[in-house]
Amino acid sequence: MSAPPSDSQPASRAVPSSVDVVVVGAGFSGMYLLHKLREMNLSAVAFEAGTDVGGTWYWNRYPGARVDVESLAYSYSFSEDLEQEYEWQERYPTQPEILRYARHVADRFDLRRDIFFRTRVNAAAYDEQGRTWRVRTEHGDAVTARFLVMATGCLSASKLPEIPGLDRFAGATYHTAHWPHEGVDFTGLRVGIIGTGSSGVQSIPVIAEQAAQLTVFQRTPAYSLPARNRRLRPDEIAAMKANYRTFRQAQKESGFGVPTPIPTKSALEVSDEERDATFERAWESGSLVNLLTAYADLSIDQAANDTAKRFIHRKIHQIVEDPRTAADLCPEYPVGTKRPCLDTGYYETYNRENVHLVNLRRTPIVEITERGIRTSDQAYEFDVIVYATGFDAMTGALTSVDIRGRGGAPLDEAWSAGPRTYLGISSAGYPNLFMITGPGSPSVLSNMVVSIEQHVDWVTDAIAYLDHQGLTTIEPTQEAEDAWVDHVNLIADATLYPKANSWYMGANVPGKPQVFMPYAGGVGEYRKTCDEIAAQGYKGFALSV
Ligand code: N01
Repeated sequence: MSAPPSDSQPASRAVPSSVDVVVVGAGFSGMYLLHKLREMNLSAVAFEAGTDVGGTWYWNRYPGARVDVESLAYSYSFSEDLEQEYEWQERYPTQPEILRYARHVADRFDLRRDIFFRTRVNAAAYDEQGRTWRVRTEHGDAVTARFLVMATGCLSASKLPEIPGLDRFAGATYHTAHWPHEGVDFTGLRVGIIGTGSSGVQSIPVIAEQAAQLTVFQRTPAYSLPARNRRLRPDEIAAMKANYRTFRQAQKESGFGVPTPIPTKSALEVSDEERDATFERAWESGSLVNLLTAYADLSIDQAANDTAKRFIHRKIHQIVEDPRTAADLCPEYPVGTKRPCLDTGYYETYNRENVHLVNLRRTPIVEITERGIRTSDQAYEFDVIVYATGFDAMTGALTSVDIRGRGGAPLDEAWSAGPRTYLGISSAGYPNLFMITGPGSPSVLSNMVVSIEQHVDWVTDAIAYLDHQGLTTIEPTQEAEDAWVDHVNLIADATLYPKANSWYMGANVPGKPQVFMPYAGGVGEYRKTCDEIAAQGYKGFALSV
């Protein structure tokens, strides 16, 4: 795998031996955490594997990478000055623009002085006597902290496919989540890409414009809607800035962290014409949530969901000229049960002469060879292979750190049958350890920035509460955790989500327990629950002096 080059930022300072809080990760979660902890006059350090802030937006530099929540909504709300002064350029900004925003926030709030870059945390062990966490880095440094916050992101542990011969290929290989900082020039090259999730769907049209030949290896097609990206108009930026407080409140109360009208009608109670017109408006709007929330029962009723499926299939067949390719691009699982995508010219790309789709359901990959990829019926030769094969989502970044709680219990063993948390924030047996957007919280089913801010606020409030009450530890009770896990499962089982083999279910990682990991009850409901629990003196948590 061609490694991204490192840039700047040597860690010349000494790691302090003891702080109030260790933060792991300097993405959007870690940055806001550092800012809040400083405001509380607590000492904190953050460790970050990359050479700069930004997390997801630092690592995922593949061509075409963009956010699929609108920029004016996918931004911090904690500082009104920041909100007012920052000028977003596009409706759906590119990765460089979002990284620029993250860097701006780091500069504006002087965050870098408490961040140790190029530093991966390897291990963290709870000392029951000292009631502290002992955190170790890859460089051998150790720091003791009263609290440990894993701000490691839901989609940060990238994954290569389990295909024989991965090391054999003689050409260049890239993973979308570890893209070289200087970019890749595909001009004149024969390129193979494996994976058609969001990263594949976004990068395929851009790579196709450069490459001599692009062959897409698809195991499962994605549902993708046109993003209809454009530059923002000054008047709409001004209108949002004038209305930001109301908008932020609406985000907090919404289902996905994106304000939308709550649907009341069933997709099955309206005429075909009315339904098609509704779906058409959603398709034209360039917004995922508009389609997913077009009718009240799309996520819970198979027959209702089938209406959306048929609509998108029709669109694919209208766009893609070759009927067999179009049919191969049509997914069969329910719409929304794997993460849908927003694209710019994705389906149209398959009308290009230089693009070829290989349906791996018909002809699976047998091996990677020195020259390319061999499927059950053909050997393909490439100069470059791109892996758009995703992540060990939600748990991978947590369990890859050797975290040991009470009695030295390893977190990965405690979660061997699937992640177990209370509120997706903490886990029984791991006192004073918090996760930002952990499994069991809305996280990946929401506008991440909204959920990140909610968790950071909740966690820092909990720390302030403990300090104010003269308490030292907080830890969920086993009963509260069990009840929360049951509740998360109950809600998921009432939806169609478990019907797809998705990374939400851990299905993309061989051997990973198949459990629906995010909380599907909605951002607003979840926030209410978290706030009530805090207001009741952290009900379900054991607090001790
Ligand atoms: O990863 P994915 P991603 N042989 O897991 C295929 C967020 N995100 O990086 O579905 C052949 O979705 C795999 O096939 P299958 C967003 O939340 C957001 O694209 O497992 N194929 C699938 O097609 C997103 O959902 C944006 O059958 C193999 C693909 O690789 C999440 O990140 C942009 C294979 C992986 O798709 C992850 O997206 C990018 C194998 N052995 C990412 N193994 C935005 O727009 C895997 N695949 C905001």
